[in-house]
Amino acid sequence: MQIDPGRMLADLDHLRTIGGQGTGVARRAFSDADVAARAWLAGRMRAAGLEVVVDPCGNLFGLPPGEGPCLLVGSHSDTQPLGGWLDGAWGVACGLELARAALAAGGPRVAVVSFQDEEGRFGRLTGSTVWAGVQPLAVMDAGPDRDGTEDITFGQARARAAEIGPVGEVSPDRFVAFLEPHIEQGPVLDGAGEAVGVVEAIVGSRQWNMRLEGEANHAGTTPMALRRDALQGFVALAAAVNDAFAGMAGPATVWTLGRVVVEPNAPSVVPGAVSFTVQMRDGDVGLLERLAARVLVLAEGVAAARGLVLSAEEGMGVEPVMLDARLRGALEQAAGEVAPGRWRRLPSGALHDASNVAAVLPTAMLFAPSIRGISHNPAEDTRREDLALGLEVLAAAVRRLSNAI
Ligand code: HGY
Ligand code: MN
Ligand code: MN
Repeated sequence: MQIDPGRMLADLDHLRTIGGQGTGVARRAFSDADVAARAWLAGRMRAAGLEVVVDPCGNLFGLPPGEGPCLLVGSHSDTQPLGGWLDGAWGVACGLELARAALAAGGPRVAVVSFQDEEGRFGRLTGSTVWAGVQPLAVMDAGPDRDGTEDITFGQARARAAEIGPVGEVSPDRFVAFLEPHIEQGPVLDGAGEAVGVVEAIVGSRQWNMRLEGEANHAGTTPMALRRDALQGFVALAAAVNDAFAGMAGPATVWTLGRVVVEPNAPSVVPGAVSFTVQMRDGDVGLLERLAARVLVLAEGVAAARGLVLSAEEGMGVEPVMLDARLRGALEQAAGEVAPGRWRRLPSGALHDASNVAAVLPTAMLFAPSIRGISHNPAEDTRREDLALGLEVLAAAVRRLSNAI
């Protein structure tokens, strides 16, 4: 099997132009740019001799002809509202190159996938959540456009799947294992001057979608003691969460208040309402549950003390996963062969489709470095030689695994 890193990089460079904005990319699930990117990828898969199937969620598969055990390699090609050019895309480009090269070599059987809505326009890791059977399609269909750009649910948006390619079901039973190549999105590899990461485990996540409602009022005539200021309530809650978590958090615990919408968000109006998210991540499920419970108690306390009304909805959680030891072994041996002294084992602080697929298939991940650890940011980048080296490691691992495929 002869891979062509230059061809993979050329695919990545073209993909970047679809939805490109400056150095970043805007390709939200089922946006025009996302559908165009997936349709272009489908064309590249077809040109490679792969059978293209788009499942009802919009997950795009490139399958080798014929029957028999098959390795699945890929990630996602949708992005954050304005994300980097490599998050997900590198894994799909590697999967395409490996599937293309393996087919040209007459084996092993390798398929490529781009899962849909990994970046959660409508849910959490939506396409792989359904594909792996973690949640039923009917549940995910109800997910609204959380960006607020369109009054549309996932169930309505996914009607566009037919614009990408022929729609059909692709069962996980067709595959013997899943490899997800992905950029690290963190500072570890780049900081250590290393080029390859073999992922041991992926953290879990819990999220609250909350709203505090007070009373909008005049900023000049409303005495401070009479105000029911929702934003001041949010500020007090944020401070209380930071104080509480300082004593509860583990060494790898992270928490983010990433979305805050102030209403009416006007300089001369006492904020009447604030909608916000509180997201926690850690590898320890028990700790995640304790952190989530603490946030609710603190939010109820702030609401009661300030005469605010709290509404709280638990967002879809993601469970931590250990990745498959046999596949990790193949990746480690390949890394030792291809990048001796320049690789390490590490956990993933980012969530991935692998978090779901691990529920139905032996699953492993390989990381390429993120320069300065920057991601979910248009400045996200990786040295091209590291993108190519990661592909070489994957190819060496696929050759090692080929007798099991
Ligand atoms: O949130 C995540 O970790 C992933 O990048 N969607
Ligand atoms: Mn991401
Ligand atoms: Mn990603």
